[in-house]
Amino acid sequence: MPNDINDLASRFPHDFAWGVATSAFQIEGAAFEDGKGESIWDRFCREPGVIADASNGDVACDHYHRLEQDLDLVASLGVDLYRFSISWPRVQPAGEGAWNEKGLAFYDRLVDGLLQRGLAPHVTLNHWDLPQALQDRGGWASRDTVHRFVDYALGIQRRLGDRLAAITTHNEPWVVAWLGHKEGSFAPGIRSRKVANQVAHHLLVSHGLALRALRAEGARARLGIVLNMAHTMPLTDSPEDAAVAKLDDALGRRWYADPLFKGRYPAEALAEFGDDAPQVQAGDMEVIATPLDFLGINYYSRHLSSARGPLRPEDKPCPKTDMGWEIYPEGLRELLLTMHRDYALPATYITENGGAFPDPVGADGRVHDADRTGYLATHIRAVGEALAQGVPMAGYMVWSLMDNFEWASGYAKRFGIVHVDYGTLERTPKDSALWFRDLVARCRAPRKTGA
Ligand code: IFM
Repeated sequence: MPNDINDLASRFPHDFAWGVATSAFQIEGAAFEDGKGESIWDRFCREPGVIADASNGDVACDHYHRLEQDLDLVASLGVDLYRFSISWPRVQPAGEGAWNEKGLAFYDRLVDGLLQRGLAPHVTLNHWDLPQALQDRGGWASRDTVHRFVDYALGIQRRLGDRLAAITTHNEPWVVAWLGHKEGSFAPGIRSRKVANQVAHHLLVSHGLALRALRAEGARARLGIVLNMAHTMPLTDSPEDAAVAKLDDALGRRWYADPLFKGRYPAEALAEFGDDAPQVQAGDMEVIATPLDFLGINYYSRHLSSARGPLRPEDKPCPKTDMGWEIYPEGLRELLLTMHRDYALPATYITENGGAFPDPVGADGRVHDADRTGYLATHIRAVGEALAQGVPMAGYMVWSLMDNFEWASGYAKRFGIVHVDYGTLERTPKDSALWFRDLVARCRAPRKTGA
């Protein structure tokens, strides 16, 4: 009974943390208000053809102006925590130097509003919206940005650190590096494997230096990083496909996890990159391997590897979400078991998991998103199975609280458990939100013992 809510709830301890997640650029809007600086995504969205529906983040969900209402919405779900990100250019418009008091005051209100509602604030410092002023000086490809990031992290801790439960340095460094600097499909739209690898290295070094600097100043929040990971599998039983899968795993998951937990890049990935491997300075790898208080994993699907090259749609037999991503919950369990086998994991959170579905509003004005509820139930069950097998799972966060700006896909792809009408900006909890609320409540309910 994979979707039975009581069975699911019984798999999690009472102190398992439940939450919902968002990011600044995807929901805030107010892109040019109250002294906010331009971000690389503000700039990127203005390039013709890069965003599917030619939209941008100028208004997004207007969260900046609807803060209290949205915090009430989070509280109504009965969750423990809210994961959100800070827009660096909103608080430090040029990415260095002067701080923007109005921007900082917004996050003060956000954090205080969460605490007043009994919700733990989990902050992400970099969910991709780098100040454009830093991009103009080389962005993440420049080593200088590493030091600007450490200063930014310290500034946030000095202002908010007494009230934060967790600080994540970077969200999904692979996306920033690879989609932003190799594929060019995300901001800042650069296309170079060599640059992408240097960017990845700088992100990791900035993460380690930030952790050390935050701890040196007496960090009270728990500190970590969030990695996106697929479960990589060979398409067939052939040795050729197995070899490609092993390399794909090294280039994706292990390119980030090995440095963080073992202080080295995977040898097979370095060999594959050749002259495109990053320049590493003395001491960098020790800095990157600075111990984490927690690891966040974002999981959406598996990755199938084939020696034949790019896969055809018929190679992927599973049902898919609106993003075209396979729905493969077993992959989440297998990924967590693999991570547990490969590394000495700290407390581990699923910091994002969820699906985009078409979500038509029904005649009754509600969104009956049974497909999303099914997605969430089967993936949460996979987390429970990993937990039962000893993986140190500490929490699970749904991506996302509400429909929002899905980067290069614009507003057409809806990941929210709360529906947003982009005409009126009205929020309506979908059936999946009500289901998630019930699941969290049942996880907290007293249980029979000795059964
Ligand atoms: O919307 C994104 C989020 O910003 C980062 N992780 C993946 C999500 C879905 O694509």
